[in-house]
Amino acid sequence: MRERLEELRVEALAKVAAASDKKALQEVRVAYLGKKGPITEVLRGMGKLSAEERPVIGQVANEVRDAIKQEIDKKEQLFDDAEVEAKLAAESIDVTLPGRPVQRGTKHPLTAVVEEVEDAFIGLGFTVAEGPEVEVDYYNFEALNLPKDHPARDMQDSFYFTEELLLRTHTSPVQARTMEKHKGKGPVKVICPGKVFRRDDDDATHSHQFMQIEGLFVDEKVRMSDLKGVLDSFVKSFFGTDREIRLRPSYFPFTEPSVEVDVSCGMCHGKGCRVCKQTGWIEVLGAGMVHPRVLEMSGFDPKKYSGFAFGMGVERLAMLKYDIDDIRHFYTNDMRFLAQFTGA
Ligand code: 2NL
Repeated sequence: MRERLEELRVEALAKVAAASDKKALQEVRVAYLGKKGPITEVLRGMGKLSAEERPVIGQVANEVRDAIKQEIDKKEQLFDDAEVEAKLAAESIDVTLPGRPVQRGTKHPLTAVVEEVEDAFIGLGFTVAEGPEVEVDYYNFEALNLPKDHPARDMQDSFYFTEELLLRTHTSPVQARTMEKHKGKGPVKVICPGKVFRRDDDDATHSHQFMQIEGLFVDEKVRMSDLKGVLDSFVKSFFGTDREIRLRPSYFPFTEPSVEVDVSCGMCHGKGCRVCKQTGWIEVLGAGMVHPRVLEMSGFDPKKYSGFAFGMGVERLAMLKYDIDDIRHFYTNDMRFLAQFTGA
């Protein structure tokens, strides 16, 4: 019986050595170690052995079985390892391969200008407010002291949907709405950027859709000198610390008194050149002290409160800052124009 077991060991190990894949290995396992295999059969026949032989043969049988099992397990591990290696090799990526270059977009110049203006005023304690582009007559005109017969309300000049509803012609209605929300209690300190619309024929300096930024500060004892200080700070931060402002009297229905604000020419520094049309000054915005009627209509007591307001065109600011000669560049999306504004 011992010889039979040794034969089985040699035979089985030869078959393990010859097995070329896991399936062949599994066949060897079943054939030699399975319930119907020769070793099980030997162990089952042990009852016929003498009491002296039984433990000796039993030990040999166990040894042979363990040796075969160990060889099968070892070889199976080799197959498993090879499988993992093959998979890793197949899935490997070459991390040294250079990536494909991506086209990076740039910020639209109007977006960049709006953000710069916002930053300048946020630094002075203003917050940013937005409102609807489709506006009702009341906020766009009435609340700003533009009564029903005012020439600015001419149907020819605005995009009306109905008698009551139109595309806003300025961002002032956002400020009127903001004041109303404060319910007569100051301070109100906001800037309002956004698109506005006017029925106009487009040319180098006019667009039927353009952008505005308006500002409003209402509180007790707000004075014209506060307006001057805020605008001087803004101009120095947006155009450069070497620039100055100058106020000239003007007229707007929603402010009294009203002013036009000029900035000193950055090209010639006052000497006169093509940019400032030989005057040394460039008009950049309109402003004034909020008309008492306007304060009153939005819920503020004009005896207790005063305020200043201002408005400027974003395209005009951008054209001045970057020496752009045609407003239509902002809306025709020529990549050669847009790609110049990298923010650098
Ligand atoms: C300009 C002039 C201006 C305002 C806008 C305003 C708003 C309220 C009350 C009073 Cl709620 N005023 N806005 C005031 C003065 C001038 O804009 O030339 N814009 C391009």
